Amino acid sequence: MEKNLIFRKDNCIWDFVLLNPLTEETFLKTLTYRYKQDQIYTYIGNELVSVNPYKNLEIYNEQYALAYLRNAPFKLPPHIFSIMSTAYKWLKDTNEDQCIIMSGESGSGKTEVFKKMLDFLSIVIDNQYTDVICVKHHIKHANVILEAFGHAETTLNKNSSRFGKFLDMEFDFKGDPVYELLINIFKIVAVVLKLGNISFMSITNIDGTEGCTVSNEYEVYDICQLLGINVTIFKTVVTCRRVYILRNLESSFINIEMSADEASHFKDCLCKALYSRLFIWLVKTINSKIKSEPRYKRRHLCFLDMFGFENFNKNRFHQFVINYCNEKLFQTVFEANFRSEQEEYIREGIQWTQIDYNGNFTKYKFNDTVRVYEELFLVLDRSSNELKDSTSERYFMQKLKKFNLISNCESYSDHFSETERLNTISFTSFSLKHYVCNVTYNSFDFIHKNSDVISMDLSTMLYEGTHPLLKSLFPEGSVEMASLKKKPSPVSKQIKIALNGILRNLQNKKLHYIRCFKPNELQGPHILETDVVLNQIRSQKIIESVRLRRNGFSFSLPQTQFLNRYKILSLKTWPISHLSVIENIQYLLHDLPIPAAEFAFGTTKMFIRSPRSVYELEEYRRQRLNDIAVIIQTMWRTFY
Ligand code: AOV
Ligand code: MG
Repeated sequence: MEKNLIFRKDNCIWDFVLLNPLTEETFLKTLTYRYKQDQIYTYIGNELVSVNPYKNLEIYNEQYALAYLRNAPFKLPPHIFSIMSTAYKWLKDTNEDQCIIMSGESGSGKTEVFKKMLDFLSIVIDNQYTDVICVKHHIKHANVILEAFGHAETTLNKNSSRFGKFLDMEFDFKGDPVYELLINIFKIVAVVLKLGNISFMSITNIDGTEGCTVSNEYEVYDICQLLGINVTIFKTVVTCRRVYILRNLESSFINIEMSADEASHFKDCLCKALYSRLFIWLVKTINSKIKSEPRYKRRHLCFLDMFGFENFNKNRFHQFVINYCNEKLFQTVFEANFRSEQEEYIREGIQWTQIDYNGNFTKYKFNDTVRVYEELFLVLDRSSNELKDSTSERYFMQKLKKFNLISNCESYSDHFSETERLNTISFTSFSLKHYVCNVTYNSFDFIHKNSDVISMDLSTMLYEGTHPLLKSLFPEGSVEMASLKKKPSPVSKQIKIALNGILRNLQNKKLHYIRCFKPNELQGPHILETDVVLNQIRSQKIIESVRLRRNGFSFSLPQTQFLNRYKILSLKTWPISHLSVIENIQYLLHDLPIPAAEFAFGTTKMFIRSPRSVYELEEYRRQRLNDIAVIIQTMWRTFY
């Protein structure tokens, strides 16, 4: 153990793989016991389970980071630094890109893990590898800015991420600080806040028609000054709708006054458009500032910190999208890996008894929910395109109903319950079966939230303002773009593209999983509510994962690579030329410091059972390489 560092006495198992017997009950008992002693981390082989402590623990300082960097993982208690250190060392040693994935419900601690991992990097990079030019400070500062704009309080988490984060670090990238961006951003934020204060008063015109007027004019003057736009145009655009009419073969535009409610609704759309486009612009700008020139064969270390699964009393479009991302991520990453690992054992001729991912607990099928989602997105996009007024919500619900009827397939009706009309006008809801639980969504506002379209007059007014960012935020307001009838893609489309991009990016990377747990609904320390945790154990398929890790292998390598990598641990000369690769490895195993039972021969690959054996082999290999380096240096000094 590291000198000067006091690791709390930990007399409970560090790895759930060692649980005997392995049941939900023993898992929960061990997790609770460890949690009560502030041992919030436990391994499942080379994965990590983390329980949110809801209090500060003194286990993330520099001494801890260096201890985990210098020691093999099994020598110190389980910790996120150990996962980080392993990923970092493998990045260096194996030339394989690495990705750390945090999963778990809203409030389970994913973003805190992410931030602590960045802390780890900023400590160890300075001390160890001075040749690496790193933008760690820029990333940390960028993260503060993104958090300020992209996090909000919800009932599930006081600091909930409202955006998904995929950080891809290349190990010699360059960048400039991003602070100067703040010089223009605050003005737009001030406008969003001031728009929130604006209210509308109903008026009846002389001809009896209804209209409205802005009740707090001073806010209008402030907004117009901040954005550099004309006050009269602003007041007209927020209270009237311009309609295109064709009369006697002549076309013209007329202004139709909106009711106070309508005006208020469109003002909210404007707020949303300003804020969301500013945020997207911010992310793009930060990305471009810290992006490096593409170069051949650079190593990547990535982090994926998504928004967690959400289920409130009222679930809106936001939850619908967040839960889609979780569903797709879970299906593509966890379920697919679970399946492909087992398929590999069978393909390689390893004796294997199949573990059912769906377990005994649920009849839920991942593929179905994602498929239903994708159909729903199509209906939603079509509804947004075909109708743009208040009847589109109803149109959407009619389509959903129709879709529900034509999808006359058992698995669909299983996942998509009959729509239920709560109110005759537009309040309607439907339920989806998710891997965590069933969620009922209120489809009110789905179309508007999905389309991010504001009126052409608003776009033009903003585009023509003097604030320097407005032209890039509202490009459709320019005359040329308007003639092309270009409008932003629906949110659902943007999300699908972004998520598929991330999932593609995960391919060919070594994945490290951190499964985050929320211990209670109260968001306080020292409480572990059994039913809350049990639900997460089941939805994250934890028992099945432990079973797979227990019966399966933690590491595999093609046989030739295995021989080349570990032959350095033997004093003989390899390969022995008249023998096959398999025979060479059989001989090599006699010389390795790990019991032969830890290895299994596949038809093309070598498998290593426990993570500890992999770490030990790697540790011996590192020592041997150091010894050789010392010998070479001594010889060099002797002869020259
Ligand atoms: P999340 O990322 O998983 O939710 P957070 O990382 O925001 O969850 O954690 C929620 C809160 O729990 C934080 O604001 C901290 O107060 C506390 N917390 C989490 N982990 C720790 C820790 N290791 N030490 C101390 N406090 C912690 V969401 O973003 O809602 O899915 O969309
Ligand atoms: Mg978060």
